[in-house]
Amino acid sequence: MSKSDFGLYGLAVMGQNLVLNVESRGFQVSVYNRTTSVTDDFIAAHPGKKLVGAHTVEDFVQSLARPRKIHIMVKSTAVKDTDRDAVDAVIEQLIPLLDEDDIIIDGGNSFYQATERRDAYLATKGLRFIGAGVSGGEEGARKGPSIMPGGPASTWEVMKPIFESIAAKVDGEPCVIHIGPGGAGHYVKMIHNGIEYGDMQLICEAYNIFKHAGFTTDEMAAIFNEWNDGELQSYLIQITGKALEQIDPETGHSVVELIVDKAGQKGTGQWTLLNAAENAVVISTINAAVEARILSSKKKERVLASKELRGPAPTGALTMGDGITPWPKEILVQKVHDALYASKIISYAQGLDLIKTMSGKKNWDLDLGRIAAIWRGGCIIRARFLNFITDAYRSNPGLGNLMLDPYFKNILNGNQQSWREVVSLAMLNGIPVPAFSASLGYYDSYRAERLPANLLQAQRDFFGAHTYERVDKPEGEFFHTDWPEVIG
Ligand code: NBP
Repeated sequence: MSKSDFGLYGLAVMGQNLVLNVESRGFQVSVYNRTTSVTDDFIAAHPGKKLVGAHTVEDFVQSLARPRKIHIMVKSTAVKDTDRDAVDAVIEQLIPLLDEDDIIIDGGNSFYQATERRDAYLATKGLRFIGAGVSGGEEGARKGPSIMPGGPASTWEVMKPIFESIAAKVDGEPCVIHIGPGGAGHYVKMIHNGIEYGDMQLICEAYNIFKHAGFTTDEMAAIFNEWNDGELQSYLIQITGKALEQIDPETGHSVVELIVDKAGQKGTGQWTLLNAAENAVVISTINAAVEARILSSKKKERVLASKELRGPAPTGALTMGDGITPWPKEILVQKVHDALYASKIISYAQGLDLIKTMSGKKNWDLDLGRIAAIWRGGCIIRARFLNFITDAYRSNPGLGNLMLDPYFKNILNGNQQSWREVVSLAMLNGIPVPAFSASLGYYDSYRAERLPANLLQAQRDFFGAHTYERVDKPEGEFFHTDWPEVIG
């Protein structure tokens, strides 16, 4: 039998679908899985395809044409330099069996620092390594994911034909580019996931406002379906509409309303937060989204608190205070739409700011416009709006903050009043909107010519003689005041 063009190690849901995708583009694929019955079942389920199943890692490696291209798709759990996980175990199995210049690709959700460690380690073994973030879940893997590969540009050139053929396409452009060196690919995938957390939470907050306003599930499904035809068009808005339409056959109730309100998470959102804190970048929308999941998971505590801690007195309808009933439904829908769009812009502005900061720090030279372009298809955050982000960076590669691009500036200026009204409405009625309000807080802070940090500096100088600059003196000159002594 001829040697295979591509090898895939790890036949769980993502691996199986990627294999079928690669095979469907004309490549012969060898597969291996630790539990060999999984390999046998997979091969048996797909007769007539150009697939080679191996029972040993040795046979798997030997079945591949050189330079070998082995894509690992196993569970990744390492989050510290010292952690070793299944990806490391698989790499150790492969090293003695490979030849110089063979390529290992880690397509799992690996932490970018683990990818950097593996990249350096494999280079000492004469092997090439690509850390590739793959987004789109099961369906994306099968039909065309968005792929974010990092590693040496020369290794990318070898992988390019396969990756470009399996990636999603938008306007004929494959949703894959060489992101940058080392851990840049997995890093960008991590921020993609953080942004995904923000998008999902913002949609949930919109839903929660509608629910408190007395909309039926059908009405809400119709709103999201309609929004999916407009500027909010996105995969997440689309699946929200579809999810709200789903009826449980057993009870006849909405499936969404039967689901326990405890959110799970796998960690990439928290990694994003830690990275933002390390780099002093504000990602308050993503932060709020991660924290909202954490608070949601404390269901028992919340149920207890709901009986102890008071909210606004129920009036039977939403109110803007003093019994003022707000807008008719269609106006409320438009205002929530505007608030959601503005908040979404903030979330992306923050995520891209973090990517830009890390790119500078690590000399990755990341192209934000091209990154936004490969998120337009295949991945969970795919959205019409990403076209405008791509355009913003194409027309101004040096753009400071996404909010200052003319298109986004106009949207924010136009939507800010509705956004304030929606956040106020939610707050006055005790509806939690942590991501909407964090986004608005960021917007107002970012655009404030003067913040109360003058008082903060006074406090710091008061208790710690940390000094301060003055508005009436040149920048860089520092002053200290002999503050009065405080007793007690
Ligand atoms: P899982 O993350 O559930 O991993 C299961 C696979 O890992 C199985 O093939 C399993 O083999 C293998 N494995 C494990 Br666990 N420990 C191993 C070890 N020590 N040595 C060798 N193989 C080992 O699979 P998945 O959901 O398909 O995800 C694969 C990767 O893709 C993960 O990093 C995930 O985070 C990422 N990802 C997933 C999605 C998604 O939607 N699921 C989306 C994007 C990225 P076994 O059969 O012998 O147990």
